[in-house]
Amino acid sequence: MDTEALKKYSALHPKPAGLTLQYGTAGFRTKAEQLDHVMFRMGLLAVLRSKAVASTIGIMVTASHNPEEDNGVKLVDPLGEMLHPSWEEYATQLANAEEQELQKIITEICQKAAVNQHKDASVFIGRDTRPSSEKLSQSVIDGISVLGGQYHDYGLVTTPQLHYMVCCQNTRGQYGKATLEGYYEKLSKAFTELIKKSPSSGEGQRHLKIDCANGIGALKLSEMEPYFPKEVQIHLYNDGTKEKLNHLCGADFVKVHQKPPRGLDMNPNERCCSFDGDADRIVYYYKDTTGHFHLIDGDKIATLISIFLKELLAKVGQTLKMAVVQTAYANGSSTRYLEQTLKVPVHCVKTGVKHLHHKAQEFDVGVYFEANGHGTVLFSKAAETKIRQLAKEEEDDEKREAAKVLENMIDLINQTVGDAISDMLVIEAILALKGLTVQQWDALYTDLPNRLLKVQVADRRVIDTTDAERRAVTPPGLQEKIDALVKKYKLSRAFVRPSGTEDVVRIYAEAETQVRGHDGHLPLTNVFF
Ligand code: 16G
Ligand code: ZN
Repeated sequence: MDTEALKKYSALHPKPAGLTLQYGTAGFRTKAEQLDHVMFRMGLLAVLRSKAVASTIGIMVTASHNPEEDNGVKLVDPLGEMLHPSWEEYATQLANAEEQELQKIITEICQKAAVNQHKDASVFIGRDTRPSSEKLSQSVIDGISVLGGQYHDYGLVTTPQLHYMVCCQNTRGQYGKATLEGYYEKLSKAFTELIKKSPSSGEGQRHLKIDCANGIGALKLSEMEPYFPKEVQIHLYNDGTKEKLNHLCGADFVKVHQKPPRGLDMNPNERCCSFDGDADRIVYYYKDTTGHFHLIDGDKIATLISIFLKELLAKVGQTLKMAVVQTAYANGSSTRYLEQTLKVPVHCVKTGVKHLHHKAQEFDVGVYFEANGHGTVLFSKAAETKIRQLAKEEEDDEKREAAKVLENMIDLINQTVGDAISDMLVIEAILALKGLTVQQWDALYTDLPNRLLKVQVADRRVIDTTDAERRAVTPPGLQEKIDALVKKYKLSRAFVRPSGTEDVVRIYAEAETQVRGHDGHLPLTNVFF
């Protein structure tokens, strides 16, 4: 390590006095002006991580659905997964170190994680469209360069595109080509194959309105559009040319407020969807003929995908184990539908993509979605091999055709992480193949009325939870109070959990109806406040 260079460069990226940050569920995230030193230091860390695992590591500069003034950074592990939890701790130490301690902390990390300093390092960088992102990604580059790492800067990409590139690179092209063209070609080829098989193929165009949250999604969808089959016509709104990122639009806004985004006019029964600011989340929605807004969230997306995959798996006649992974926020109606009607096992894990992803890896086919619209499907290596073999060699026509559809689904799905572009194409393909309208999809089950609130408390860490965040173990007495309230309502459920991304406590409640209970209790919206 060139200690003089490290000193010189770290002085160019000083840490504001007294600032401490934590590598949380979504990496580091705060006001952009406080992040320059963090970016530089995450450049350093990416080099160490790359040397430790002898693979290319990704760094994404984004604050997803958060306001335009915020920014953030997260590292991507070799197969496109989230950074390994043991390194989150190193990330926090490095970000909070005083300047004169920096070298000591680096040496300590190298010792603890058995980093061979003489190995080569390679880092892929991506960023979202925030005005602050370009400069911050330059600071990442400074960090990488000072430790002698190689890098490739992809510039403006969606978060899932960067995850995809990292995976392609480390699997030596087996997952695809580590270029944007490679990504567009792989996905659109699979999508075109699927759309060709739809019963209504050739009967005019399918239309979809997309709210791009004034973010990167708009840019990347316009780049990809020429690759789409002509049967599918997308219409982009909130493309970032006029308004601010995530302001009154995007998947998070639509999900939280349960209303349409600004800047997208809906006609009755038109299929619409929203991406979030870095295009790793998607929700669908429509307005019925009475003007009533219907949200189709991550739970209903998981349900549609599960129905489709289960039918195909039954057709190919293999005993492949499929399961759905959800979090405590999953609407009770979705869990009941999946378990009781569809007869698919459902598992509940803690909030955060890494927990869902990890659990989904246990199955041949693991479908995971957060209610907020982040999700994907994972196929085990064994399942993928079997499906590809059947698609090629199976003699029974029906079975072979089903295997081919599954094979195209495998290629269309971004298995590294939830991906709004890929998820949208998966959903559009399924709706076309099954001949379903958005209303028919919505009618699979009716969501229980629910509310998600946040409250500021003096210290959110006094709340500790268990059972995938569904029960509070501290402070004493809290869970008993929740239980007593919940008992009074049919099909009701409620929980509290400290947020992993903001200094707040989140409160979720759902029940059969939203109206005043017969015993005179307040409506669900006011149960707590
Ligand atoms: C992050 C997570 C998301 C989760 C959210 C919960 C990733 C990539 N993103 O955005 O999955 O739903 O945090 O935030 O893991 P909370 O802890 O503040 O409720
Ligand atoms: Zn996001």
